Amino acid sequence: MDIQHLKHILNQFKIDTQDVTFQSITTGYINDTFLVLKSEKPLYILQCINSNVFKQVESLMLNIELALAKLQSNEYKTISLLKTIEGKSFYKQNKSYWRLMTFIEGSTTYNTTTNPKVAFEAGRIIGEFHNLLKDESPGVFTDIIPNFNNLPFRITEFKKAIEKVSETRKGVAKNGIDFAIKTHPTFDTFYKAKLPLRICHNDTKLNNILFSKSNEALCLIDLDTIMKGYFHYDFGDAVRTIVNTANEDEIELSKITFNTTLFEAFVDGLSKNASFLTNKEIELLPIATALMPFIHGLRALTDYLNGNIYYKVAYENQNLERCVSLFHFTKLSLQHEAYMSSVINLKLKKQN
Ligand code: GN1
Ligand code: MG
Repeated sequence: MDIQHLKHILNQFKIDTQDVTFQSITTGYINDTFLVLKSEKPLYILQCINSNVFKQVESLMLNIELALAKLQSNEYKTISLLKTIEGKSFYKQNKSYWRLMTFIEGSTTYNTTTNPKVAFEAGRIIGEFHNLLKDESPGVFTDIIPNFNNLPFRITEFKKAIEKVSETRKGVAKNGIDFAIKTHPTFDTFYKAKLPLRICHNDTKLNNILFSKSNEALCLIDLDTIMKGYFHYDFGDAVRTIVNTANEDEIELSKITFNTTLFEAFVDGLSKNASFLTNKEIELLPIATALMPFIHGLRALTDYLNGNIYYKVAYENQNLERCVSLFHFTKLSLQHEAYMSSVINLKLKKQN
């Protein structure tokens, strides 16, 4: 993206754009993101929203505005959207949608952690996010990507991809395909449980949480997928990226871990803000830590089978490697189910 173009976009917003510089942030798989700096000080985040993935950007922005209005408390320091000269929360140019957000001074993100304080704070802030949104009626928010974290839908998409893929590609992905077919019935009981729908973030991996310099969690970022879901999606997505001290595409499987100290710290943090959870929800939290990496692995595998059309991949087999890694963590999680139940019962369960 050339600088003149970025500058032109920035000029559409009500800010002083003199002497700004841009830094590309490449960790996301979906949107194009830039840090906007002045005299080397980061001031804003500028993002071009991927309208191939997000078909209804205007409703998406409305979801975010609705949520931001509620995400206000002493324990939650949120980012805000800057308005365009026309008073809108995004700027549309041809088929591209751009938005500008505040950058919280000194804030940082982590892809992985070994620090129990970070794990604790992540649990606390996810609890607070849900606490602040717990009275929202799910119907008020648009389903931006219908069935986003719905495993039965993801299985259907996976089966469609298997029908169409070449024998060669199918051969390369054989282990992943076999694991997916063998494992998905494990999650049937979860979907039969009729849990309450809540407004969820739906993408609570660790690097979507902002931390202060002293590792206090400030807020959740990347709010594109705020819509209805089960609390378990947010719980499971956070756990898969916190208790595993390796990256989600780590190919050396021996480096993928289930760190119990980090798990306990995360649940301790969550327990500070978890009074909204029902006991039925609490009982099904352990399986969610396997469900979420399984869904992500399956989505990466499906995208590999489809020829890498959804995620931005840096190399041909990246989706496949993410799948192998995520399926490996799924196995670790399933092995820790009884352990997680005992921790969760102790720290979260309400005595009736
Ligand atoms: C995508 O772009 P990013 O990293 O925020 C994806 C998430 C996955 C993630 C990979 C809309 O998010 O679901 O967790 O890649 N977002 C969408 O971990 O598909
Ligand atoms: Mg995202």
